[in-house]
Amino acid sequence: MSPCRVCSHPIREFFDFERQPLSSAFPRPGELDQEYFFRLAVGMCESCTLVQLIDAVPPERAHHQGYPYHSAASSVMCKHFEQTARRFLETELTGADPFVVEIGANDGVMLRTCGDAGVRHLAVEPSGATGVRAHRAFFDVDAATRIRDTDGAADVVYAANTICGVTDLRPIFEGLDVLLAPDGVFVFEDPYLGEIIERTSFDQIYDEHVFFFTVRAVGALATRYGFELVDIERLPVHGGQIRYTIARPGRRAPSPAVADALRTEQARGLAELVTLERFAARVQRIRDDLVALLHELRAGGARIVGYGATAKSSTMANYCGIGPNLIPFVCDTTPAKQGRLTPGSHIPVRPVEAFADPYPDFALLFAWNHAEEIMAKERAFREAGGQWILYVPQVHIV
Ligand code: DWN
Ligand code: ZN
Repeated sequence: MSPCRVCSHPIREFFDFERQPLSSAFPRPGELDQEYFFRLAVGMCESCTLVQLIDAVPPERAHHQGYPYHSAASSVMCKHFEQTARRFLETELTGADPFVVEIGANDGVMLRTCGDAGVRHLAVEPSGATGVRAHRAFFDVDAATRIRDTDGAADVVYAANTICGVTDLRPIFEGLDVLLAPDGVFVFEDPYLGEIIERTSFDQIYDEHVFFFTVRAVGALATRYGFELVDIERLPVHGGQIRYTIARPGRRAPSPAVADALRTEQARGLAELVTLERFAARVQRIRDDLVALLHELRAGGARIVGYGATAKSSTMANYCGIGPNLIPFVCDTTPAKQGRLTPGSHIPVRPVEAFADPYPDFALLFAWNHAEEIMAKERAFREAGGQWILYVPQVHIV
């Protein structure tokens, strides 16, 4: 049995997706022999209840060049990060000369909004490709010390969709201890295990998501590393996330939302293996239903294309065995993915203009977390008689 990455107790495996590729490594047609695969399996720690991948991708493989994801591809996500910045400006960045740091800042939307309001800001991002002032490094004690020596202590350290992918969390918390001001907060948001279980959104499980947090597990994690979980907030983005606020112990009274969420998690059995085993049975059911539906539609002569070459769809397509025989192409707005193939399943990725040229009979919405935004944008598809296939929370056609 593998040891927990946080407390070293054994992890109990509850699902094995078997051989899976790196979800963001889109090969060119001539590069298929260079694809890297690993065993994608998940389990829960017997002691601290943290749900995590059993095997991780080695860092030299995981942090490959040319990471193709841009949060700005979604106008809803841009608004979300602008609102996050405005919230910080109103509640946390109110002192004489506040300073905000973001770990893994992607397109830099949150920091740019703070910068436009005149607030000192810095991204800590190994690629540096954020469009805002950046310290090119992984966040740890060394990076934190350099930043504090140059810019002073931080009032807010923020991370979105980053912490759940950091295999070793100790250096993050050691860095926070160096960088955070006495009353500063560490705020991070990631997919919520409760939501993944509730919606059976198993495609959230892929190489870049190593941890699947609950309020209980994050509370224990914070305590273990000398901090305290003081607030949580449910977020509707990316299929259901939680934003956790962590402070130095005793500096802030924990909000009632933390105790409420702990009670709800206990009532729902989120820390019990049997709940995860029931989830595993529903995962197989979704695969069977989806594969049967796609074959049936194809046998009837229907044309089906994929919409959104998401990281999530890597698990979906590879676990279900969906390839170009069922879906001739996936359309996606990201230039770095276009002209390439989906990881492992080798479905060609085309620009989104190919969607209407001509419209297919069905579109399999791999980017289901952006359903509202995409369906509104593609209203003409349904007006032309097209139908969407979704698989969250179960397989259905709209
Ligand atoms: O956690 C992560 C999330 C935040 O982003 C990362 N580990 C990797 C990535 O995951 P993802 O690829 O599953 O995220 P999205 O946001 O579901 O990806 C949407 C994809 O769909 C992008 O490739 C862009 C594309 N897209 C599109 O073609 N038209 C998106 C929208 C909104 C559109 O209108
Ligand atoms: Zn543990």
